[in-house]
Amino acid sequence: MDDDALRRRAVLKGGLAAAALLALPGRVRAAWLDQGFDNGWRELVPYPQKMPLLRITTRPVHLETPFSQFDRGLITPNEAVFVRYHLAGHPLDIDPAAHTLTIAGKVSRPLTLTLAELKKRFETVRQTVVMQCAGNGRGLSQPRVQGAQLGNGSMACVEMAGARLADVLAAAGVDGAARQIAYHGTDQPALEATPSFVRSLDIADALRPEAMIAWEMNGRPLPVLNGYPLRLVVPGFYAAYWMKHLSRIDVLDHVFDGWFASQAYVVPDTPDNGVPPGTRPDRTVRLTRMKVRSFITNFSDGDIAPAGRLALRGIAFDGGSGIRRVDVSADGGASWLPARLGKDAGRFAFRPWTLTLDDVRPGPLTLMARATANDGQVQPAVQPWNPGGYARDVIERLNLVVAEAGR
Ligand SMILES: Nc1nc2c(c(=O)[nH]1)N[C@H]1C(S)=C(S)[C@@H](COP(=O)(O)O)O[C@H]1N2
Ligand SMILES: [Mo]
Repeated sequence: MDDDALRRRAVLKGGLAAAALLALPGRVRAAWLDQGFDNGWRELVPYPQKMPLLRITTRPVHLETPFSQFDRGLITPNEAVFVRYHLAGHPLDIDPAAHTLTIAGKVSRPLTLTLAELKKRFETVRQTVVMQCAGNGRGLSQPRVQGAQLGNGSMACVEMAGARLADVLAAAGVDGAARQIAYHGTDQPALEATPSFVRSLDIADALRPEAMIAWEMNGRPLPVLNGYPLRLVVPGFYAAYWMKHLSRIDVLDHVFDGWFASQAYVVPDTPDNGVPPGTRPDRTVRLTRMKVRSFITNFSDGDIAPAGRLALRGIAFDGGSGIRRVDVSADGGASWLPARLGKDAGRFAFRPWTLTLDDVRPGPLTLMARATANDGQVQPAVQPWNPGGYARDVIERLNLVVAEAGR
């Protein structure tokens, strides 16, 4: 049978997926990974400037990083960084010479700058920062919630280079009555009824020295899908604030009220931002700073490990106070052992850690890592539930099977 006949047959028998497989050249095979919840199998798919990443959706492009990547070093390489868009009309063809950033609104000197002008006019700063989607781990919510069903691969640790947002705002001359900035990227909704992705930030947060307008990630221009040529970076804050393809900032003397600014990315206004599962909160607050989290990175759920000494590696991070300590439990949380913290790349970066368990016995083994931040925040044992499935921060459990060594 020739290829075409095979393909037709596959379409008739098994549907389009099988046909797509047959259409792949030579030795390429589809690869799928389980994200650890029902219906959690995701295909690894290639995109320009990206290694194969886990497909969440195609239009708009939404891709997650395979978790094993976080064991390969503190910095997430550009090709491995996840991709998230809300609107299907995102730019694919960008002319860096034509792209401009406008600063307008309550300023004394409105500015429109090209990328070249921005680079020339302002001091370049570099920071190693964790970028994490507020919905990271949403697929693990119990009970399940609506929204993109994500594993824990919607995060990255990267070195960003760019200008301080405060320097650019100062050049425009911010009015004393300023309360917020509202900002835009060049992506557009595919339908008129869809609200634009406009985000806002309190002026005090915009003026923090760490907030930046970045053009470089890990020493290279931003990948197209991560915001080329310019993106806002708000270290410590969830990535929903980190506008890609940044094109306009309006300084406002009031609180901005767009859909994506006031309806999306809100959590219950309760002490732990949770409500009884299935209920709606009476009052909500905007998510800002990331909650403290930690992960074991050198094993995946269900892995088999040899008995005896077991070396663990992991990462921890928070919303910018830095990591004070990480503890590991191998007995379901009854006792905890302090891990050794590794390289400190700054308070906004992943903090690596290591710990060796001396004598693990054959049988099932559940491991837990718990981080404490410098501001005193510690991960909860039970995940508070919220309708958006945002800001997951529970102590994660990793289940291994320990096999007798040498068998
Ligand atoms: N222009 C634009 N910027 C955006 C978004 C978007 O949809 N459009 N999504 C935000 C959200 S919710 C996340 S999690 C991050 C994802 O950044 P990444 O695609 O570089 O991983 O971009 C943020 N900035
Ligand atoms: Mo996000």
